[in-house]
This record gives sequence, structure tokens and C-alpha cells, in this order.
Amino acid sequence: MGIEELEEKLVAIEKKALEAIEATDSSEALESVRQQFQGKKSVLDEVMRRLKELSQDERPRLGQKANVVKCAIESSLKERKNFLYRQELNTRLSSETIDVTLPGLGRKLGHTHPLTQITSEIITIFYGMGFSVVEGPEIETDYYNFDALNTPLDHPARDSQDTFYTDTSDQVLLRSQTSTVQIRIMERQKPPLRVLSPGRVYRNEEINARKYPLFHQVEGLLVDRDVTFGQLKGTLNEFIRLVFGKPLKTRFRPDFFPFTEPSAELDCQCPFCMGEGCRTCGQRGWLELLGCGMVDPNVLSGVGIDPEQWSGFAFGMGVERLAMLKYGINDIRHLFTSDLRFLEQF
Ligand code: 2NL
Repeated sequence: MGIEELEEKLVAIEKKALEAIEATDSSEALESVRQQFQGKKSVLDEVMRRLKELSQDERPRLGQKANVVKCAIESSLKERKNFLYRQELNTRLSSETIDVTLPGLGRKLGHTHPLTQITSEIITIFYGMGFSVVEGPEIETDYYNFDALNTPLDHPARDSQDTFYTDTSDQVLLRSQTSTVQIRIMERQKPPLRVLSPGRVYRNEEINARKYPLFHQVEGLLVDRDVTFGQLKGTLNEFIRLVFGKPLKTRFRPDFFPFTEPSAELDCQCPFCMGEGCRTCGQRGWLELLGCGMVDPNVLSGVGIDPEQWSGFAFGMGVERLAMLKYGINDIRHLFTSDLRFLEQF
């Protein structure tokens, strides 16, 4: 092959290469074009290898030309490479972009159960009056659940119709009131005492709109010198004012519990009709809220506290009942079925 032919070939290669490079639309396409025109086995390399077929004075002339073509291809490749890189980066940036100012998908936040909410409110109110919270076991002995609370052996509450006994022994049962915790506290701590015992209690009952075999109680106990029924009334009146958010009339009706003497049932004016009579209070104008009384001297001496020196008052309320009255819930089962349509209202 003569020098003219090779020169023509070089010009053709340059033209072809530059056109091919200009026509590429991706880095990948550019790379395959590069392999055709650069490096070993490329068309340019073939011409270079033919140089040795030329004469001494022809060789540098063509060699120089070949180098110019090689450089032109090289710089064209480089320029195209940069151009394509920018173009591809911009496409990626605009398609993969994240707008951090857009509002999120919004994960729904949960909240505490209405029973937990009202329990916390009760605790907060009594905490403000100097009561502290105590807790204890839900599986108890009949001593703490009944004997220590002055409950006679033939009392109906001891019957398995009312209380859940375990298979372990006929002395081991599920507590039916949280006073068990207060007995345990009085065994260890000497007066003056102000304690509040919230927690689960169990009673063997048919389920209906008002009753459920598991429910929650908050009991309170105060033991000090010369405690009066008047102090009990003042404490509970203040509690009712705070829990319902307004002052309501109250009345203390005589009642009986084995562990208090005297005992009373506390009613308050219905907060919905203010005593006029409505569906919530069954046209009575009054709601039965809780049981209370002065701690029976037998209970105090049972835990080694001298009833001649110390006296106390106690009260116990059902949390479900209070929640139902406060929020106007008509069926206790709503509080245990975990239906979000119900729970989301609180
Ligand atoms: C109710 C209301 C009540 C008590 C609970 C109590 C606790 C001790 C001593 C004396 Cl350690 N009393 N708690 C008092 C009165 C009522 O609960 O309806 N219970 C069946």
C-alpha cells in the first residue's frame, strides 16, 4: 500500500471517527466507538503498523499525519465523554430528585388507652394531695384479699361464684380489690400514710353492658392521727370537682363494707344534666361514684397499727365506671375490645 493510499485512509478514518463520536448518545455507545478508533486492533493501529512498509523519508511524514489524526480523535472522544457524562448526570439528578419540603406520608400516632388516661388523671389529682402510688401482685392469698380486710369466713364475696380461685390451692386467688396492696404497705410502713393503689382486679361475673370479669380499681388509704369523716368528705369532694372539671353536689349515703366503719356510698350530681334527670343518670339526677369509709379498727390492729393512736379513711372506685360516666360510654365492653373506631375518639 502506497503513501497516498494510506494518507487517504487516514483522512477517511478521521472523518468517520469524528462523525461516529458526534453521533453517540450515551457513554456506553461512546465506549464502543472508542474501541473502534483507539488502541490495539483499531483501524488507526492498522495504519500505524503499515508505516514500516514505507520508505525512510515517507515514514515520518505519514507518522506525523497519523499522530495528528490520533490526537484529533483523542480530544474529540474526551470532549464527547465530558458532554455525555454531564447530560447523563443531569437526567439522573432530575429523575431521582427528592423534594424534602413535601409533607411526609404521615405515620399515625397512637395514644394511651382511655382507661390509662383517666387512671393518670386520678393519680395526678391525689398526688397533689400528698398520696403516692403503690402496686402489688394480682395473684393473692385469701389472707390479703379477705382476712386482713376483716371479711368473715361466711361472707358471700369469698364464694367462688364471686371470686376466681386458682388450681394451686383454695387459698390462692385473683385479687378482687386492690386493698390487698394497702395491707401489704401497712405491714411494712408505719403511719402517717397516704397511698393510692391502682390496678387490675377480678370478679366472677357474667359479662353485660356494665360488668366484666376483669376491671380496674383505684383505692386510696390515709392513716394518721385523729382522722375524721369530714376530712374524707373534703378530700373526695375536691377529687370530684377536679375530675369532672366543675364543682358538683355530692351526697354520702350509708353503706356497709367489712373493712370500713362507718361506710358510705358517694353519689354526685349528674354532670350531664346537673341533676335535672337524663339518660346517663336514669332520670335520677345522681350518679353512684365510689365506696368509702373510716378504716375499721380491726384492719389496723391486724397489721400491727394501734387503733387507739391512729385512724384512717379509705375509698375505692371502679375506673371503667368513672370513664363511662365521664365520657358517656354506654357499654363497658367498648373498653376491652380494642376497636380503633372507638379508641380513636379519646
Ligand atoms: C367498694 C369501694 C372501698 C376501701 C375500698 C379499704 C382499704 C383498706 C382498709 C379499708 Cl386497706 N378500706 N378500701 C374502703 C371502702 C370502699 O371500695 O365499692 N368496694 C367493694
